[in-house]
Amino acid sequence: GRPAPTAPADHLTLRRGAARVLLGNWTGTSTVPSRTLYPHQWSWDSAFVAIGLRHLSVRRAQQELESLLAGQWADGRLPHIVFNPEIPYGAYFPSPDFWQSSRAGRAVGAPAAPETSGIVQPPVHALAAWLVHCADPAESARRGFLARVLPRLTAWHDYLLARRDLGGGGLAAVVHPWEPGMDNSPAWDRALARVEPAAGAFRRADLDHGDPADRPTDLDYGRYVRLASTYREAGYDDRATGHRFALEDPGFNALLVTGELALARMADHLGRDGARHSERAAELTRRLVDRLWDDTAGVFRARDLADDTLVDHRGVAGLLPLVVPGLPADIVRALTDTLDGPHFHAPATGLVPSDDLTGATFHPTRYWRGPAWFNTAWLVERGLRTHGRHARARTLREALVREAGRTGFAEYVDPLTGEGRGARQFSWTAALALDLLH
Ligand code: 9WN
Repeated sequence: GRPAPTAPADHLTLRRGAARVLLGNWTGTSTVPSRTLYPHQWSWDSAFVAIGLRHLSVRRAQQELESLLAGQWADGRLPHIVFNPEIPYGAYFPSPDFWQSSRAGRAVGAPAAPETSGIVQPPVHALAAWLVHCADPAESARRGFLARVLPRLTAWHDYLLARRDLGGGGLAAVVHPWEPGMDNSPAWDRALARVEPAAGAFRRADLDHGDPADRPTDLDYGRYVRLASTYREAGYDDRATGHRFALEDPGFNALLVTGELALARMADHLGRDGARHSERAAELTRRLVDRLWDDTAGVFRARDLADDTLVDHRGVAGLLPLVVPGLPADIVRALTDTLDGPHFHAPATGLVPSDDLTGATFHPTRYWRGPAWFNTAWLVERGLRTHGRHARARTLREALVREAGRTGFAEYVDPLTGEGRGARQFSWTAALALDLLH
């Protein structure tokens, strides 16, 4: 859409500020999440960025997604990082010499170039591609955008549904805490306790830029490194790796449902068979409810495949299935109650904390153990609108835009005080604020 002629002056300022962030973080082919902390291309960041970028330049938004897809593996996997060869290895850990994708991943189809990581992130890409298309369908058609991305996005989802259905229950499992995009969420604590930390030394570049008190701990990193190197040593082959860490995450799978629905629309639009994707979305929705919904807690939970139990924890990932259109009405009601109840109601910002405010592990500034993030707020806002909760969506929309501007587009926010934390000029914060201002 276009800026409303009646938009208040501060909205215009905000829009300009957000646009400046995105222009500043654009490398020529894609957008870095942060110039300092994250100097490469990240998978779900790029999807969120494309959603905002489409309001500035549809061409760039397409390029953002297509440069990520250029890092896709032949087995369909879309890596969580596509490395920029011009950035020195020391700028981010783990760097290409750790992942060794082009060598270690060759048997399962890693490309010779670019270098990438070997794990994945939540599948927001099909939704992003559809929204980019919708921003200018004529331009999209002229460039053959949907026809180019549809087969790749389909292969990506096929990988998740075939190779990653590790529990046999029809959902995709994550095999590393970086995969659901919420590194140190308490949801992983119990499963991670089973992982022996890596013995070797490594240098954490994140601590050059991030506050060590906010970031995951060294012990966490020891385990992240162990899991990733075990995967690498098995050639990133999901059949060969005896995954020590395998969970079904509600946020990840909810996004897969919206992704399948987006693929259905794309396929229909191109005159192909979209029904296959709608059916998959319906089936995934049933599995999500059957396997991850906890009626007593009023929230979705992660399922730990090591012992096939639900993890006793409430996090924002458990609210994200609100984005699923086919969710039963009683579950929608329970989720909106939970959102506004004691576990997630954070009046200082009006955003959604990443973790249960009343939980024993809650920490207001430690990364995914409490802080409020803008991508999850954007998804919850979309979910509220999907289910006709327009007044509630509006409040969240206003909070997101206000807090993004007030904090200089912070990476995350202390939900108790409203203090901006982490990196500033953070790309998805700017992109998603920009999206909601349109
Ligand atoms: C590891 C880039 C990424 C986000 C994740 C966030 C953080 C990386 C890190 O940064 O993860 O992938 O080094 O901490 O948790 O959601 O995609 O912004």
